[in-house]
Amino acid sequence: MLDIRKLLLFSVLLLPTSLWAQAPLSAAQVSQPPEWDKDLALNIPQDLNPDPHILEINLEAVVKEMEIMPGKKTPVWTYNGSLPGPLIKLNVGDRLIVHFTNKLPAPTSIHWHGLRIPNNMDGVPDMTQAMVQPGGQFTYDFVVPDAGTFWYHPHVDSAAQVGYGLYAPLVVEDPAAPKIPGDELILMFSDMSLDDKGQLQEPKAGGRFGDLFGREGTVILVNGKVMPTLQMRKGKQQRWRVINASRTRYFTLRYKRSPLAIVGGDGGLAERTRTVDEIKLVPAERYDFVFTPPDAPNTDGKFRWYPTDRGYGSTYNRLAEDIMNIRTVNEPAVTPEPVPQQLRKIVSLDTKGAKERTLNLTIGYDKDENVSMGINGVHYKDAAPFMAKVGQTEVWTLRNDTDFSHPFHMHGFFFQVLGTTDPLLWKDTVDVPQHSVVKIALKFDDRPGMWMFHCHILDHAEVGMMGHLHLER
Ligand SMILES: [Cu+2]
Repeated sequence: MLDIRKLLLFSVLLLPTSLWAQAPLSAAQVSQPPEWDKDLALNIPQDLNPDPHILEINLEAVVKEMEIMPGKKTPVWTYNGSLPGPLIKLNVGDRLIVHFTNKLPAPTSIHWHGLRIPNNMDGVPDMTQAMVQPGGQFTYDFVVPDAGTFWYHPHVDSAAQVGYGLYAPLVVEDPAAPKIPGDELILMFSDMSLDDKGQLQEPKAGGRFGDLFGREGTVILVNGKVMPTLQMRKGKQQRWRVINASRTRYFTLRYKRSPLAIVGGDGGLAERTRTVDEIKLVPAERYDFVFTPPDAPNTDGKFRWYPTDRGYGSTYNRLAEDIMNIRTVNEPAVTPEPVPQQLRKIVSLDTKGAKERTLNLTIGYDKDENVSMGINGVHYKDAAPFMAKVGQTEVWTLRNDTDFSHPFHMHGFFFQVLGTTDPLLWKDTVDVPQHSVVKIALKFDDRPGMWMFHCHILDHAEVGMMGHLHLER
């Protein structure tokens, strides 16, 4: 006797095969196209330590000739000979040990941008460590406490050194975080100032105007490449972690106004997903979003940079630029996976009784008529530290009455931006547009020491728009 379950099974198997073929595959069932991210591949450092919770690497700052412009050799300043430098990838709570050697013709240091690590690992010369002289070494050794998209770069003569190519990504994952669809792609956007022979321009090119405006490079680079190609398949999501590693340039980025589902930023996941159609990325800032390839199979498109209004003359007579080829391969479209909307619980900092400070971001001239920027009218060389106590919550009013925007960065601590309707997100870098006020709340955990804060237009930082905070127990 035939039982009812067998009967049901037979009837399913007897469905016309054309019906099976028409059902689109889900994104989870297919892979990215072969070699989809080949042009954007990052250098992976060798782990010298057998402990799975310790990443121990050698890192060398070294000048290497590279072909940035076709047929021209550029002496790029690199970490381990690659541009960007090696991708450091860890899980929350892992320990990182970096045996750093300086083979540059100049002193340097490494700042671990956004990481809440002990003060003596923060990489600020004459404040948290001595500069690493040419031929010298320093070992960085710390535990990474937070998931997120971070980066590392020098904190000595940083406008020049970052502009010459010293920058690299650092990503910390939390295995317990909600699953975000899409294959990970880490993109460092930057630029470089080259002359027509491919040589690096003088770091102080443009003189006083360069100091005021900041120095934007002549070529835009995506993971060190001019116009790389990224392959995708319609509907098959990619999770992009984007980092602005340029010394001055703002990146407003979009792809045909396609939706970009932002799931996180500087300090890891946001509290919930926010969907936008363009990303504005100020120097040193990061976002983490799901990109759903929108184009029909067998289509080519261009991912573009748009000028951002960051003050006087910044958009005048400037056009959008193509910065990356988007190749949608000739494979059937797939159905995207849903992006979770609730991502993480973030509690708003309690600002009742918080200590309040106002930081005026200021531009002036010194007695020799050189541009002199500062905080509250004081150039960093003359600045006394702000005094602060471990455990204290503070509210900072960042006031910008100048004609230029300033991306404000706090070392070592995350903050929350007040008065925004965006989902809560821990940040360490925030734009303070020209003629505006931004308020942030910070809470100082138990990591006493000297902590810098500054404009991350590195040309502005170099002419004085920096300060420091002396955090005591
Ligand atoms: Cu600035």
